[in-house]
Amino acid sequence: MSNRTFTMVKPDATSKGYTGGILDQILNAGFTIKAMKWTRLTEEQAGEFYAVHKERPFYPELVKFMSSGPIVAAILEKDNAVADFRKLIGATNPAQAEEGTIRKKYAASMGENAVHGSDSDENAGIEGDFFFSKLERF
Ligand code: FUP
Repeated sequence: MSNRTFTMVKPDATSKGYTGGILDQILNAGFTIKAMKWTRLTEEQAGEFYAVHKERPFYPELVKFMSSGPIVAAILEKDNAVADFRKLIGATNPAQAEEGTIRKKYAASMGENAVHGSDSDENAGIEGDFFFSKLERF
């Protein structure tokens, strides 16, 4: 079964010039692009995207960081997309990420961890809808 996930190349990675390398690794792993944009979140938009973490101690820092510079947002398609993409990016904390994963290669810390990947099919749908209209998906 072919399905979809949602990703962002985060501000730490875009500012360090890692966008191309990260997208290359994603495409080489067999994901296809259904939607993509270069954009920047306001603090309010970042707060809304991460609202599920509102009560967590790291939330203010997360919102500040995610609105600190441009990101690449994308909807990706592949069989088993959500799980396979989580495997490709590696653990949230890059110190625990497996060798060869995107976070192992490109992430600086738990907070500035280079990429986002949806954690469920349901959230992939919600997150994709946050960034893309029907007219922006091909
Ligand atoms: P992930 O699904 O791997 O992106 O991780 P989470 O949904 O648990 O967390 C979302 C983002 O919050 C992470 F990408 C980074 C940030 N975070 C922290 O800064 N500190 C933490 O202890 C946990 C998460």
